[in-house]
Amino acid sequence: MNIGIVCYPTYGGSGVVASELGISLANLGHKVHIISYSLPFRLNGYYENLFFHEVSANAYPLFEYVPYEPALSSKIVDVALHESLDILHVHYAIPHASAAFLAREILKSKGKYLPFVTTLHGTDITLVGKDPSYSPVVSFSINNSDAVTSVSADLKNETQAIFEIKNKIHVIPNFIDFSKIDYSIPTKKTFCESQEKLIIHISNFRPVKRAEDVVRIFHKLLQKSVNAKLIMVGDGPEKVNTENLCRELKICDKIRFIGKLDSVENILKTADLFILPSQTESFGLAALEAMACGVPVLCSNAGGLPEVVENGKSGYLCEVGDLDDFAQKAIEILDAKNLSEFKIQAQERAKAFDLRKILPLYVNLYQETIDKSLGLNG
Ligand code: GMT
Repeated sequence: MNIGIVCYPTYGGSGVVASELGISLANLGHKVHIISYSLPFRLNGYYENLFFHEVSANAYPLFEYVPYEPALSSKIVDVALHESLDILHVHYAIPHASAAFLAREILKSKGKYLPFVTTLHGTDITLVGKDPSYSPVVSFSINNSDAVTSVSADLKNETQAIFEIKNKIHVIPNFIDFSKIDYSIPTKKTFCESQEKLIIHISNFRPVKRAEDVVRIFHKLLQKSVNAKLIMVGDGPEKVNTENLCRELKICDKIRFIGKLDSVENILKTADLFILPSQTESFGLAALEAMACGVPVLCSNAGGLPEVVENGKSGYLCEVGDLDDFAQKAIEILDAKNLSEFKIQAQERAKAFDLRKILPLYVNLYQETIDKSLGLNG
């Protein structure tokens, strides 16, 4: 197949999923065309069968905001015609699904029907999409996609509760490619002494991630004499507040902020616990990446996280903001008599999301969608 993929290039789960999916489809021999305004950060190598098409939206003195959506639709039309796309897969509804809809209409007028699949990732529904300034466009473009997927059952339910959805929503969970984790490299604790426990948080530091909670939970652990260090990976709007909190609590010597990383496996492999106290999380891809590296996850009992983390086995689920419970559960996981079992169970759980199980779900959906659209040309 010739497959177009539209995504955000920035640090965020939807861009990661789109990039990893593109690489895996290209490895299967499909021709994959990634369309975005810059190269997604996980596509930092050369891949046979994978091509990148940059969208440039030109500024003009009349515009207060550069109109990205028409530029994206125009680019989709151009790639569809010149690369003979069979199908387009857009990640994150806003504005990708409506841009795909417009491109499909333009292409129809040129005698080509380009079916598109929309994957809902979370904040495109739960935070941004339901805002009245976007919601009519989001619900229209979901209902007019040729197929729709959601990364968890919870996100599917949320979408159906928020919008009047007539289209079927297929749940296809996020996945992990175990082949990119090199278990043969011995894990070495770079950031702490071997007897110290290493706790890690990875996020884009948006308010929904509640990064300050991570520091407060860690502070409670130190007060209970847990010998540990905390590594905070990523960057974003809440990072300064989070750093200030470390200063206020006088625990800076125990915490390292290491900024954005293109690849997280090597650091994850050295960790003993991953904390994700988000307000909500449609799936929690970072939690899955941690589990695949054998790191138990302590996260909120919110959104799609209970579909990923099994309470009491691969980690624990705590109510959002219940920091005492988070701290108590962290102590339980880190306890020497429990830790190795939690690590084994975490890695075992991640296998349910093995790329080799999930990729065929997308390939079959593409084929079904293409088959259904035959005859709709022009
Ligand atoms: O806010 C983010 O974490 C980024 C956002 C995105 O769309 O890029 O992440 C969402 O999609 C990820 C991939 O499907 C999910 O793993 C995240 O749980 C989801 N984030 C939220 O729902 C807050």
